[in-house]
Amino acid sequence: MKTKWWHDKVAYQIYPKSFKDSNGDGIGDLRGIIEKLDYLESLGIDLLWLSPVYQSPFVDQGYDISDYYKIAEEFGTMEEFDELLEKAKEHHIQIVMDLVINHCSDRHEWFQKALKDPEGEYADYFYFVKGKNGNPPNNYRSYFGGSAWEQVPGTDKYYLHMFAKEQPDLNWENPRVRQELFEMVNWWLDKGIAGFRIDAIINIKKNLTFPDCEPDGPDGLRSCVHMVEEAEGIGEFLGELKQETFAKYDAFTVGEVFNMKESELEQFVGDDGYFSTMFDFAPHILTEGEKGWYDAKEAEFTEWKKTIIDSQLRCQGKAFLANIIENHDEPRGASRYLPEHAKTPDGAKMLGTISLLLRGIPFIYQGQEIGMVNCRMSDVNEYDDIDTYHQYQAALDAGCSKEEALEACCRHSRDNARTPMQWDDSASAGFTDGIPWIKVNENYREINVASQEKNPNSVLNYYRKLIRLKKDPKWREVFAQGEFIPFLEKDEQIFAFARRAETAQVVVLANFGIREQTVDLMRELGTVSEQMLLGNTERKLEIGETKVTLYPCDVVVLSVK
Ligand code: TEU
Ligand code: CA
Repeated sequence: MKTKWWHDKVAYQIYPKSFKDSNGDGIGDLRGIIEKLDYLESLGIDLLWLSPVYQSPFVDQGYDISDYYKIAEEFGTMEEFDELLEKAKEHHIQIVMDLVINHCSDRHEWFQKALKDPEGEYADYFYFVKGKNGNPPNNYRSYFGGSAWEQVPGTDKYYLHMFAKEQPDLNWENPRVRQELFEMVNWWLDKGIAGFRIDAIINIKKNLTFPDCEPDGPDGLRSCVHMVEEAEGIGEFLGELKQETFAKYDAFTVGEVFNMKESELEQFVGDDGYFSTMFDFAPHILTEGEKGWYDAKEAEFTEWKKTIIDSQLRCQGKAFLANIIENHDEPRGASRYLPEHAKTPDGAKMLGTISLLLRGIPFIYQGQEIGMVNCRMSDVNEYDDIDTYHQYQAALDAGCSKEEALEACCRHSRDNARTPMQWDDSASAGFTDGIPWIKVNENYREINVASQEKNPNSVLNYYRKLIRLKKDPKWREVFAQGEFIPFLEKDEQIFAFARRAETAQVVVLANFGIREQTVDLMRELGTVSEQMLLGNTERKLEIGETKVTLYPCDVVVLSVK
């Protein structure tokens, strides 16, 4: 593949509402992010993705935008945004914004105008479709539950919303809509941001016949993901989006792409793809319930490992994926993917090493670098997430008890990753002087940045070393461009892979099992150890050793020859 400027970068995601509150209102803000730039620089990250900071009624925590050109007053001002952009650059960090253009908020001026004049030009900015005999046009279910159609007051029309009813879908078929969106994208790029993470983008192409579908649940509805699977021709929109905006700036873009047609991989993220990269959600999909969170299965090590290896091999030489263990929509990776005995700081280091040294660009989600874990709520009302309410209800409707439904939320709720960043052991984990908008995880006295700063063996200091290693001039190329070579693929304890470039070869070994195990490098790869580059164990390896013994939760990174 062609080498791109962002191939050797490390990215970090901030969920602004929960990162750092600077003014005591209990809500994280831009000033709080500015205060923590030294911290972010000390971690070694290059790109900073901010979940939406635009003006919003926060029905879906900012993913419902009412003005794309304004900063949410909860988060600060445009002047503060500009200051963040500038100061971040001084810290060698570039900003990546969230681009939410499948839908906007029902409070957006366009939608308000559309409601006022349902026959006028702004109605055409959305999908206003005639109902059938007093019912919605068809039986699509929105991602957050219930019909994907809401009646336009005073008419026999309905508008489409694939997410909440307060998030009307924008009509991408309308060239004026595309033009308005492209202008907005360029306005942000002109400010000097590095690019965008692109939200829910696969949903922009609809099957315009809106056919009645075979229901997939007792509510008589059919998930609107079905529409995505049926819709043809998204490429035209995405190609135009790229040409009119990103391509002019050599911007970095990462797509949130679910349900892409496999044959379209290179069109999406190949050398000249619509996007620079897209997230690898394969591990996430593995533990997604068929009906909802209540029937989700646990991640089993060999299966989880296989999904990652399969993704890596599928993309080798064709595409460059963005690797994550968690984000703001997912439970914490340390709670989800580690076996029980490995839910420890050493386990978090193992998981981090794999995620950061796979082929692709790693995204660290705030708190991952200190090993933050899921947050247990004792009542459904402690959650503040539209999706969690929907999943809780779906569990009850399927016959689960309240306890079972809550348990499913404790394991899978998006709020697991949205509790405040744990900075220190003072009240509210040093996140705010006020009352945090959502509960702070009770474990903040054990897991926080301040205590880990002091401990050379902490998860935090391990992440620093890991990132430093990935960017070390001597190894940078092999980690960025090197081929991914898995081995011991069927092994039930060891996650093992090599990265090979002309200049160097490195090996990553991690023991997820409960027994010690020895890996024979000579037998598996025909190599011997050269230098131990990193590990979470004190033991040292000699040059020329052929065998590496790993105790449970051990991870090592070696150069080999
Ligand atoms: O998520 C899109 C998406 O596909 C979600 O349905 C996701 O699968 C779900 O959150 C998992 O429970 C994006 C954003 O990341 C999410 O936070 C927003 O709620 C959503 O778009 C709507 O903008
Ligand atoms: Ca605040």
